[in-house]
Amino acid sequence: MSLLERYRDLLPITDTTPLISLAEGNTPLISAPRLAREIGVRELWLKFEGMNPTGSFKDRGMVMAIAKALEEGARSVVCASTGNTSASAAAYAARAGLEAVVIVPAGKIALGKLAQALMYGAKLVAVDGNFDAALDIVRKMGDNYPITVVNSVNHYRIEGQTTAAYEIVDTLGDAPDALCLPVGNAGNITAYWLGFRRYHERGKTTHLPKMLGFQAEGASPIVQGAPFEKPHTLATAINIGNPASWRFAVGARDESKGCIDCVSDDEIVVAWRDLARCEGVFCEPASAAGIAGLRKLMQQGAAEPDARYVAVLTGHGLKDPAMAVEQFAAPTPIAPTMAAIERALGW
Ligand code: AN7
Repeated sequence: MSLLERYRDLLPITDTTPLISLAEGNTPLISAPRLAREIGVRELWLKFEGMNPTGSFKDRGMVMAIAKALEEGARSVVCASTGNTSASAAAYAARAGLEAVVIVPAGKIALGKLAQALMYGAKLVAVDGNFDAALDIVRKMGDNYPITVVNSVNHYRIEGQTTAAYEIVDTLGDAPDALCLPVGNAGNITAYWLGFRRYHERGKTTHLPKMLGFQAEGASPIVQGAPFEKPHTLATAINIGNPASWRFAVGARDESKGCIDCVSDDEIVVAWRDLARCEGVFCEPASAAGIAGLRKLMQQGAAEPDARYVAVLTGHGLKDPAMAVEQFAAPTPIAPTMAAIERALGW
């Protein structure tokens, strides 16, 4: 059953909403015992959103937003993006027979994401500026042209993304004690909190989880309490200086008695490699911010060790292979002989 069908009763679906699908959602919740032990928490699960059809959590919101755009008779959709939203918008627009326009910050999106937008046939525009400048333009385009904005300022995106919270509860049988996730434009933390609250109101959970959101230090406006003019982080997905859902994220933090903190690029890289090496799960750099943040809170004695944590890994590692390879020296070619191999391996 497709995501929209499965959670139909919890979503803004009417008799005329086309139930489109690329088999999004139903992503694995993977236990992470080695990483849990190393970080010092009792129980840790990874919600691997990289297993969605375009490789990120954006597909959950996009399937809903594109379905509603179709229902309302739209011909064309537009988004600003650090990469994943544009990949997802391009794919679902292609699937639905709509035109997609995507505006990205020039030179600041990972190669895999660029390839996706191109392959899915979006009209791709790169602007000299950051994500925030691109989103400003997109909002104006939505005001001035008959085009549907599919950034998370479109509430259907948030609605679709609530499904990840439902899936976590359906798998675990209850809400976790806390949810760790990266924060960029702050749509996802908003969606998870809405989803957990909605499920709780329906009696599906015994409690509400704490929301633990993490920005990259160089792009941490919510933590600092002021927009960043020139955000900078190697986690390009969350390189955002003025999040659209800022106040909703603060609401989620405060209502859940959670936190929104920041982690350095070095801390992100360590967590990113640990996820791959300790658990065999390869996500993109931004996605490791939740694990980096949980480790930071534990080191500060600010997180409960005897609790059940879920960390959301928002995008797939293959989105940004260049960043991964950059961490290592490329191997120098050797002769294809046993002797040379033995020498190379130090055997
Ligand atoms: C892998 O694609 O904003 O806090 O334009 O791609 O909901 O914005 C991406 C964001 C985390 C942050 N992890 O989520 C975009 C875009 C990954 C992401 C986030 C993004 P939000």
